[in-house]
Amino acid sequence: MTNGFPPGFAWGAATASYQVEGAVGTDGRGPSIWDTFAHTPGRIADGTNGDVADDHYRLFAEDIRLLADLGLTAYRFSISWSRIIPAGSGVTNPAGLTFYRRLAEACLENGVTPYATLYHWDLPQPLEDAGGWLVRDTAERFRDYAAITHAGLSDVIKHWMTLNEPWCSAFLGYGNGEHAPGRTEGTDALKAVHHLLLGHGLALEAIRSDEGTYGIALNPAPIHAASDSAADLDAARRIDGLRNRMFLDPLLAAKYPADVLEDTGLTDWFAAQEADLPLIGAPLDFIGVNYYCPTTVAAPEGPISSPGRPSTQPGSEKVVAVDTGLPRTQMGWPIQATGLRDILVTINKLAPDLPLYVTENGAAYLDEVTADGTVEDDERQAYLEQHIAVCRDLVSEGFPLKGYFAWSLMDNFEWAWGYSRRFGIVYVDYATQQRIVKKSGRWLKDFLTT
Ligand code: PNW
Repeated sequence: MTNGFPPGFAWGAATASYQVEGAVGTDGRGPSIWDTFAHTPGRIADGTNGDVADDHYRLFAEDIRLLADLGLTAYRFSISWSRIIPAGSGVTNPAGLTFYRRLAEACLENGVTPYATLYHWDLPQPLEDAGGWLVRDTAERFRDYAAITHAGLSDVIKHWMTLNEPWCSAFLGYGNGEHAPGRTEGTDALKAVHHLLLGHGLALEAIRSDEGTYGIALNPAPIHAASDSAADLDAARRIDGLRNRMFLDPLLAAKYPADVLEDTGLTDWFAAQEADLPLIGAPLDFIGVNYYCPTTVAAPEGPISSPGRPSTQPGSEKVVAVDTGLPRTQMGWPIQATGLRDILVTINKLAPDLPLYVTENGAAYLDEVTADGTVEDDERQAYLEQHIAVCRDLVSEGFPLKGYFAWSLMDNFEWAWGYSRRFGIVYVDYATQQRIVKKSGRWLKDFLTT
């Protein structure tokens, strides 16, 4: 036991291809929806894009040495579909596989276990042009890409996640348009949920073996009603349905939540997909939970002062998120570490023996480099301490939690926020690509090594 955690508990940090790699035109990589989206004026808060990002494509060996030096033993990264199959389907690009092989080998040389995510939101643009996740064919192309990637890398990568946060892909990508491809398709976003989950099931069937472990990373969260009024309780039911049950029910029980399909008028459409459910609900080796904050919702009477965007979550247009007075990070996300326990316990009740990981957890703050060249991010350190303490308590109770990954190893391209939000335990000076371990990273190293 170190610090209350058993040996073998995976301590890691996470990144995603488009957020860190840069080198978007290098070695035969094709364009993805995030290239297109970030280069469309008005889409990214600070007008930036991922063309260079952290230049991780070139600096990965140093970054992995830095990760290992922090005492971490696991690295969660994602694979860019557009590097492996530049047009999304068809010809494979060997240079793409070579890059991720080198990345995995660099991990192994440093005593770091690689955890790969096959899809962290960067769909090849030609597949979006053919309908994206609103069409079934994309799920089949994902299966082909997963099979090729796994066949090429399964000797060096043993832990695989199919999708990262399909909630974001569907509802931010096809619901409110905040993420690529920036489409606002109303309740059709739920069709994207189904095709993403089908892609997961098809990929899992194609790649699962006894040689490794295979799972998916979700972003479930505790949903609270602002009051006991019938309207607020119904709002919480709807949001819980869209955020949590729409993913956990099919994955863990091979069924969709009937109330959500009814709310969105999609009962018949989903009935026609019923034959896919056994595949989607096939056994998993683990679920990864990305946790940042809980949500409290209300359904006020009368007109809602609209933020000017279609609702993130179709069928819940009257629902608003409520400020409960908790302290907030720079994202405006409330801090409540007990929410991490709540959501892990919820999943554990649905699947009592299933291993769980925290595959992302972290906080954005306005970091500044001091005159003596350090970054004193006490608030991020406190955030990590509180959430790691929740994990320690669960593990000491015998809960099947197998690892914890901080989001993120280093500051990076925070999607629609560009570089204006920093989540790293390592600071990145984008002008020089210099890395500076923040106080939170120094704390984590102390925690893991003493
Ligand atoms: C996750 N929300 O994104 C992603 O997996 C990361 O790539 C990202 O950098 C990180 O969290 C921080 O944002 C999310 O609206 C984006 O609830 C939006 C939400 C949640 C997670």
